[in-house]
Amino acid sequence: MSLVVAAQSIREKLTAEDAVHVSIALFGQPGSGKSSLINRLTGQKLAAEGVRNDVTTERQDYEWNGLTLVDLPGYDTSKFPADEYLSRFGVMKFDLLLCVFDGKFHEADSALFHEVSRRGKICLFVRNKHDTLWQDGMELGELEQEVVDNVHQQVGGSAEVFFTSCRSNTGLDELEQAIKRRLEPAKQERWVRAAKAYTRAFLFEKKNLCEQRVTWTAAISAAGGTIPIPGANFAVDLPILLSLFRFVRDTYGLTDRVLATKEYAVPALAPMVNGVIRFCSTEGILMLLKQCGSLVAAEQFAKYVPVVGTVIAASLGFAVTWKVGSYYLDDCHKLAAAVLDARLQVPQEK
Ligand SMILES: Nc1nc2c(ncn2[C@@H]2O[C@H](COP(=O)(O)OP(=O)(O)OP(=O)(O)O)[C@@H](O)[C@H]2O)c(=O)[nH]1
Ligand SMILES: [Mg+2]
Repeated sequence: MSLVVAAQSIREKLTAEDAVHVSIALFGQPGSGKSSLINRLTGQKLAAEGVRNDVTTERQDYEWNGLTLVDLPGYDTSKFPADEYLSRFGVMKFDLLLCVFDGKFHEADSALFHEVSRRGKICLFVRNKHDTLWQDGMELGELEQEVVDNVHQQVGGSAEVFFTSCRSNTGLDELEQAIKRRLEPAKQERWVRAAKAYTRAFLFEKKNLCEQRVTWTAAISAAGGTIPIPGANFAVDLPILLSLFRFVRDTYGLTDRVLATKEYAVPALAPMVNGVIRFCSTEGILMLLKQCGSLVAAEQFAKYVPVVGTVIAASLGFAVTWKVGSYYLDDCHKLAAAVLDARLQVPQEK
């Protein structure tokens, strides 16, 4: 297979990966925390929290990085018969459903659960506001068991109940892992890209995906590199490098808006924050290419390029793209890990 043909098939593989989409619907009583959960699961401020939407009769879609989270209007059979509700809001097309509740578990939620599970849809139960679960004289474990028993009484013993708090960010990793397990493999990758990491382990799952992407991109860039870099002996595919940087940045959820929040406004993080923003542009990549690229070129290949031509030039394109991509990935990972550790209060490595 020629380099160009190989690059084309890798390109198609990446395009197919990028086309994979995950859609999850949330339903439950007004004020149970659906909007808050949408924001916590993505790490992005997508939905307005604390705004009472009791009367919404339309579904509300929120998009982030190939993931659609949908806030469904309350289920009320006096407004729509079950079949009409399900078809009007496209309920059977979702990959899975989350039934969000706080306090008491409501009959309307149980009724909707029965309709969807009868038709084979997976639904997980999320008891949000775990931080409010308190009763004088009772242990937390007993209270949790009461909630689980109550759900089981209403919807059956196989229902899985997760406890989350959008206030203290607890239980979110368990819920995210459970969601992941219910998705088919291609969708699992999309989920790992889009969901916010609440543990180091999840952050490393993101890193793995990014490392694979760096390698694939380097291969494409090597074969298709047509843009000579001024002052260097090699050519790389700049647009594809830019899309790699965007992939990495989005996978870590490091949008401009997130980077402007107070968690990132720590002096020690400023150089990394600046790098993540600055290098994710054509000018930034050129700057990085000159820094890293000249190192690779000087180290290994430069002197051979005029002699042996394209194969070495291609290896050079691969090495440079890989190095630059890995450098950017490393920065994004370190930044995300530092902020996560601060939240988890893990002591920083010196
Ligand atoms: N203590 C506590 N409060 C929470 C938690 N999650 C959400 N809230 C608060 O509960 C209120 C309602 O949260 P929302 O996320 O707006 O709830 P919702 O289900 O989207 O509400 P509607 O849009 O009206 O259906 C807000 O004031 C949130 O700040 C939680 O885990 N713990
Ligand atoms: Mg809401």
